[in-house]
Amino acid sequence: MKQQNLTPTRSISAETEKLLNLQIVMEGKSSAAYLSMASWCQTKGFDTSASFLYRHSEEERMHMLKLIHYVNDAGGHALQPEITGIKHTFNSLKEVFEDVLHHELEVTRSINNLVDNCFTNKDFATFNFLQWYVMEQREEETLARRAVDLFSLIGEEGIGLWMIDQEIGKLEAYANRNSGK
Ligand code: OFO
Repeated sequence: MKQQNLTPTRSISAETEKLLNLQIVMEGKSSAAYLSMASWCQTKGFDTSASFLYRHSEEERMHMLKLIHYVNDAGGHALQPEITGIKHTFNSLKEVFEDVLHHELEVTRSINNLVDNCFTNKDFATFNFLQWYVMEQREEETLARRAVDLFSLIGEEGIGLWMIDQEIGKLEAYANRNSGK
């Protein structure tokens, strides 16, 4: 008897699969980088910033998993990313949030390239799936920019750093309220 071919056809091209796997690496790196920042903040007594970054590390892991499921459901193979080169020490709390902003801008560029590629290749399902990431990046960039702004608004002298640490927690609550999270 002729064996039935139960292998589903792929819904994404090999090129899109490769690009999505690269994005999986980026989300994994975000998660690892924020975990490292959270740990550094905790050792320095910046408890609110540490909580903020621990939560963000978890969120980035969720972004990575969402992509992994998408690739596999579409008939591709999502690869668990190798993560290396994570920075463990920082010169200041300001440097932590400048790094967050820099990192988020890089992730946005990567998402935009991916979206552009899907549109050009008429992969409208993946294009649509990625819209969630487009909006998420906008929110995260805004949040990171506001965090960096706190350093010049409040100043780091005296109890300034302590106040900045407190305000970081409020920023997140404000962003969640505005996005309806
Ligand atoms: Fe994955 O949301 Fe930013 O990096």
